[in-house]
Amino acid sequence: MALQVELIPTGEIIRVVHPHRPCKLALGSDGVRVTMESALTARDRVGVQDFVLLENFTSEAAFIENLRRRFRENLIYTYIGPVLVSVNPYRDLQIYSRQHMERYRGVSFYEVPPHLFAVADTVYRALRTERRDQAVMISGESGAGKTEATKRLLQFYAETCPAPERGGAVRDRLLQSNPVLEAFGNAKTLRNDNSSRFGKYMDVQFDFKGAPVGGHILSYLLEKSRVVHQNHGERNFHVFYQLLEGGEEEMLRRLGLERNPQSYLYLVKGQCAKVSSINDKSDWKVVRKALTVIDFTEDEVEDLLSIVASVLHLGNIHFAADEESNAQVTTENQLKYLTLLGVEGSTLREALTHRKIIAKGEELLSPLNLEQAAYARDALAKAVYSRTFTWLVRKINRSLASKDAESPSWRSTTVLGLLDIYGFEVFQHNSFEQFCINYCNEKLQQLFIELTLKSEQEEYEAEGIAWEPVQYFNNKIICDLVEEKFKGIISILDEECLRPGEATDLTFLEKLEDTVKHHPHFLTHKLADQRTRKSLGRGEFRLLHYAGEVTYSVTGFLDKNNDLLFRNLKETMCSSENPIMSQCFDRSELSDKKRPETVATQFKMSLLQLVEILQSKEPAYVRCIKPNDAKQPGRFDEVLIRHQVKYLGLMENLRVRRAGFAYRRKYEAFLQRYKSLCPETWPTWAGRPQDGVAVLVRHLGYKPEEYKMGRTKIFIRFPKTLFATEDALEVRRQSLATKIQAAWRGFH
Ligand code: AD9
Ligand code: MG
Repeated sequence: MALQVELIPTGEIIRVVHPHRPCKLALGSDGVRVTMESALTARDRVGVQDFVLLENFTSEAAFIENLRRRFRENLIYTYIGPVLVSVNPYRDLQIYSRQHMERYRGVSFYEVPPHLFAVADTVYRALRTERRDQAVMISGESGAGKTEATKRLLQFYAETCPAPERGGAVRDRLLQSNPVLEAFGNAKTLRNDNSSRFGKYMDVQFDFKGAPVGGHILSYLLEKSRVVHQNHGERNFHVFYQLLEGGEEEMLRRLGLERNPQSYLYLVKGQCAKVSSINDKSDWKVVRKALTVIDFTEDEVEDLLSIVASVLHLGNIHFAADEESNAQVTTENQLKYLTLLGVEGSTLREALTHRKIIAKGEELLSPLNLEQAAYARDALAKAVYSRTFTWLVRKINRSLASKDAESPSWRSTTVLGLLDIYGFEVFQHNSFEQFCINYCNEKLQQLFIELTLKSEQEEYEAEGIAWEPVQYFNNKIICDLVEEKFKGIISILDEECLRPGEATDLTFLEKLEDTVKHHPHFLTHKLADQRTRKSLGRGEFRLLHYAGEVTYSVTGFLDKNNDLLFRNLKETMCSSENPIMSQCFDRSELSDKKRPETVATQFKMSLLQLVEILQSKEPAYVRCIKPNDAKQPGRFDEVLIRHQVKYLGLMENLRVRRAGFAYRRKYEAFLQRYKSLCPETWPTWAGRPQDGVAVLVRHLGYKPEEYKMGRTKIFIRFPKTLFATEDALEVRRQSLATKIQAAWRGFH
């Protein structure tokens, strides 16, 4: 008989290293065989499960080697203290089952191998016991696994938390909001077949019994340019293809749609309507069902799909120039479908080919040329789609709102936030979108360093251990460069946007050069020296981000920041009879004399608000890494990974964490694990755990400079001290195993 025993490591160093390859305890006629890898070879093979235990913690090479060893063994999770680093395996590792959830429930963070569920459980328990709001911040580049992690976390809470007394449907709604948002907000890009094209922060509210009772979503900056244009190899948002593939005949007929995506100009630019990893048809079924779960009536679904369809029809509107070079619609039959938008075809025709100007108090219609008309059409499509997305988020929020909001128990709810936001982006060509996204990452990095340092300092103080200040790079200087009033890049951009007709992208660049020329993190062709000038074009500026240099092309900055929709298009949409459209385009917009906030300023404000939300919560971090650009399992591209380690600020994080002590553990846990190494503490220690630990470490020969005794924890300065203790434990276990074997033989 072969008995398999899964040994769950009881301390933080993995003893039986592989959670899926259990150690064997074989009962044979010749005795008991305990096969266990020694701690030393285990460390060699799979590395350490917490980077703070790396001997050479300042070496990036050692860091990456540790990641590589673990990745090779399908160990995708590693800690830096409380921070979880995750490498996308690009394969189903079967590690998110209900069984796995159970295994991580209620156990101490370090007593089980690193896992997302360990973070999930720790955060949940802190929420319950300390009654403090929590936030899990998930970051990483496109395709690194942020959205997957968010989904797994939500699933963990939906499956393991108690059901609320009333409104149990909220758990389903929390889960089902996701496919809908993904259909409208995700798309296939070169980097990720399911890339989120918006930032998302989701709050889950728990009642005093720890049951999820509500939720709320904030979305950030949808990449709406995708509606009208996709790069080669990329797609538009999923929903378009899903509707065409999966929609019933009757519905498509009503919407005037053909099944073939090739029929729609807005869907063919990327030339890849079909993606092997995506099944639009079955995804559509999921979305349709999800819409019902999140409280959509049949009418609302119809209105929503009418809008989706009309965006496609809008894209097929063509213009030709008449003798006076004015644009005329040549695709009259397309116009009739646009009644789906709730507006008359003829009204729209006029609005797409003219611009309303107010001169001397009189309204005049000025005809548009071809280029302007195409611009107006695309601007309308983008506005319709992005406003529908905003509406969708609002609608989902209504469905997620706790139905108990009025009851007194509402006040005792706690909140767990999940942030799934775009990571730092560097492309060959970087534009306004990358500028916003990278600014967002600067803000989050600043918050991360601030909070990590703060929590380190607080722990030292709580434990009565002297805090030695840590030197670190504070990226506030870069945030200021972007967001400072009057002198910051966004302010200067907004200023230029106020000079229509005069300002251009290039005058914006000139103004930037004048205002921030001496900034150490800013460079342009004009400001560069001979050496660096070659790599900078004339219409570009370069920012030295905390994560590295990025060169931005200013082309389109003014236009994208202004995000204007011609007045008569707005007017037309305000009169729409489609109920969703009429909520999206409000008449008050027309009478409002105040200029709407620019895109960058709106984004800046929403980020400030986000930082405030996050600051008010206890933070936890998941840092996701993408192992290769081919989206393939088993490939560890070192150059790519090194880059991410850098821009996720992981080395800085490790340095801060290791500044004082590599390892700290509660006295009880430390004593429990190592007590067998000292005759005075083995098998039981009757006194205070702290005294037991003092006796134990003295027996083990720890030198005073190697450790410190805090109020509740022991702090060990170097990993080697801990490893020596681990190895001693290993020797003791092996000798124990030999004794058992001998005893077994004697018994027979
Ligand atoms: V983006 O910034 O939205 O473009 P994400 O969100 O970081 O990006 P995502 O979670 O969508 O990436 O992961 C990309 C793909 O990697 C998924 O579609 C999965 O196929 C794959 N993936 C990610 N994480 C895991 C995992 N833990 N296990 C298995 C995974 N596969
Ligand atoms: Mg994503």
